[in-house]
Amino acid sequence: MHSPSLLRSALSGLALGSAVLGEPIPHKVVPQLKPRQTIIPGGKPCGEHGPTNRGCWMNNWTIDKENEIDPPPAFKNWEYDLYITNETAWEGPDGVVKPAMLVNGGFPGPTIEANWGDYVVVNVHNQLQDNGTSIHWHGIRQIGESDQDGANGVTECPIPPGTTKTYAFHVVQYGTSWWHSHYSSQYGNGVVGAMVVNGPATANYDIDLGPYIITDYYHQGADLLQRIAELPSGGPPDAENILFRGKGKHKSGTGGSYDRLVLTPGKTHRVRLINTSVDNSFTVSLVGHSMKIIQIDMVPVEPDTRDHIFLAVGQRYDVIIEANKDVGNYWFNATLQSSGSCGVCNNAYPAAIFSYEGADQNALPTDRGTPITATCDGEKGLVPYLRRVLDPADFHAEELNINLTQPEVDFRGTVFRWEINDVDIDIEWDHPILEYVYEGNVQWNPKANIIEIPDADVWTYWIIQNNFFIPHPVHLHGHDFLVLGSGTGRFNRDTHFSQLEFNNPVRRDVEQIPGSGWLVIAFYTDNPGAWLLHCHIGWHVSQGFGMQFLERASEINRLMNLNQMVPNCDAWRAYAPTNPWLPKLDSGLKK
Ligand SMILES: *[C@@H]1O[C@H](CO)[C@@H](O)[C@H](O)[C@H]1NC(C)=O
Ligand SMILES: *[C@@H]1O[C@H](CO)[C@@H](O)[C@H](O)[C@H]1NC(C)=O
Ligand SMILES: *[C@@H]1O[C@H](CO)[C@@H](O)[C@H](O)[C@H]1NC(C)=O
Ligand SMILES: *[C@@H]1O[C@H](CO)[C@@H](O)[C@H](O)[C@H]1NC(C)=O
Ligand SMILES: *[C@@H]1O[C@H](CO)[C@@H](O)[C@H](O)[C@H]1NC(C)=O
Ligand SMILES: *[C@@H]1O[C@H](CO)[C@@H](O)[C@H](O)[C@H]1NC(C)=O
Ligand SMILES: [Cu+2]
Repeated sequence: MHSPSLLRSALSGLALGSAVLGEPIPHKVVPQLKPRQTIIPGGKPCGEHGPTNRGCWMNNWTIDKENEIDPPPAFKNWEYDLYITNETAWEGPDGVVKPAMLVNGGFPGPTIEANWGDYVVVNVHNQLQDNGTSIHWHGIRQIGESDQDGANGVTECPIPPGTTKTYAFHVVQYGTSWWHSHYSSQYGNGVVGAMVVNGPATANYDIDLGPYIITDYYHQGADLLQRIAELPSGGPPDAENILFRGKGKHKSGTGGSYDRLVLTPGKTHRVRLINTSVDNSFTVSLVGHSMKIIQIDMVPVEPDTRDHIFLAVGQRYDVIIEANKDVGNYWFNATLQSSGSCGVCNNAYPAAIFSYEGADQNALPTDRGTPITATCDGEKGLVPYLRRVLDPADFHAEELNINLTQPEVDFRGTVFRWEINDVDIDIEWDHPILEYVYEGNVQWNPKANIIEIPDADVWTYWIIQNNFFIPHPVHLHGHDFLVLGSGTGRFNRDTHFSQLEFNNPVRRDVEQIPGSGWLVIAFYTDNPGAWLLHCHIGWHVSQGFGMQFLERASEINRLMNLNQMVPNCDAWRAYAPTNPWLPKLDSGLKK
């Protein structure tokens, strides 16, 4: 079985120096990797990676190679700098001026790209005046590297204003993902971007068109919206628009523009769909075309062709689109479920354009397509290419009960809270759980909502019971979980056990739990660390919808040099009393 220490062999080094505001905080010594000089033997000969041979990657490594268990060695460090700034009057893509937080001056921020097995190094520069930050690399397994997960209050302290922190981690899986701030509601202000890890694929395509970010969009700052969302008189605010690759037309028809993605006639195109919404899940469709799904989250699947795809917040679908219709312009639509339980958008027909080369690049599509009946259910029936098979006799599940509390008075006023097993999570930014572990501390505030999983290399099973009618996209850090099943009502072992799939069920890092329903997941304890499980609706996690799995705690200090987190924590503890907005107004978590 895979041992995290294998992956750790390239990692070593302690943090040096002490942190002073305004100076970089030494965080992690980035390994000096050898340049690619020698060819490292792979598996069976597979030839060159290319349009007719996407199953082959390089060095004879193929799509059949186990990615998580046996990834290729790292050849290269891919280094990036992210500068986060506060904009008080930013003219957004649909023409409305609003407050925002941008990364390297843009929204979405830059795409982080790497090759399978390599090492990613990111210097995060917090140039905000009045917020900390922490950047989470969504969907990256961080095997043996829990301290690089970027979840403030769990795996690190927030990065104080005016300082820089360096993250460094392996990418053992390939495909499409994203990064975003995990500090309060900050990612809803624009602190988000795509990640692409190049590798093999389960079907051929000619052209990779890269990440295609779809997101809900608001005309007010996320910190204000968060306050509205939790008030009994407020409730979740309606989105003003859905943006496609950062673009959208204002609902009035004036202001902004439709995004246009150009397709080459006769060719097949890989498009990496990512839903980076705060609240809204949608069903996407391209008039006149179907989409062949080849990956979900970072899990390759058997190719599966569908007319429309449901994207819950945080989910990714890599699809292949064939430009085999008449040269012209085609609507790409995002449709919300009409009931509103999957979000509400004030723009009734948010859309973008897919435009064949040779078509009039100023014209709008003429065919409006057939109206879609959108649901709020996840896609079903997808089959992972690398199989995981469970033994039904091994099933022994614990329950995670999700409740919405009645409005209650706390230090923020009268608010709604979300609870898992009777606790609305409230993490300590100035004392994250990994720091407790570093100190040998085994007791923490019950509000940390921790479940310990001490056993190594076993499957753990979880029944998530949703006691409220709203569906939620449930996200787990550090693992891809197997989705054994979901349904409505309360999970009952006698009636529902036979509905569970144990033979290579779908595997991913975000799954939709039905309203007033259940979701059964399983994951394998191969990754010591502190891992959040939370709702990916930004408002809900800030209102307490989260818990932490502390996996194999006794091994964490040996695997990670946790003392490297201390300088940043000391800097945060020195800064926090001067922050004008603290004490914090929510759980401290976002996404
Ligand atoms: C791939 O396999 C071929 C045929 O066996 C061999 O010639 C080649 O050296 C291999 N390449 C690598 C990188 O192992
Ligand atoms: C952004 O700028 C405004 C206006 O100066 C200020 O009130 C706010 O605190 C700033 N926010 C952050 C996160 O720096
Ligand atoms: C972050 O800054 C915004 C203003 O830009 C403020 O509203 C919010 O309360 C701050 N949050 C924290 C936790 O400091
Ligand atoms: C994005 O996720 C949100 C929240 O689950 C969901 O309401 C929305 O429909 C998703 N978008 C798409 C394109 O599926
Ligand atoms: C797609 O969006 C366009 C532009 O908003 C709209 O006219 C059309 O009716 C939409 N089609 C579907 C199928 O939603
Ligand atoms: C959560 O909801 C379930 C089902 O309605 C109920 O049995 C349980 O008592 C609730 N827990 C709390 C803390 O309200
Ligand atoms: Cu939720």
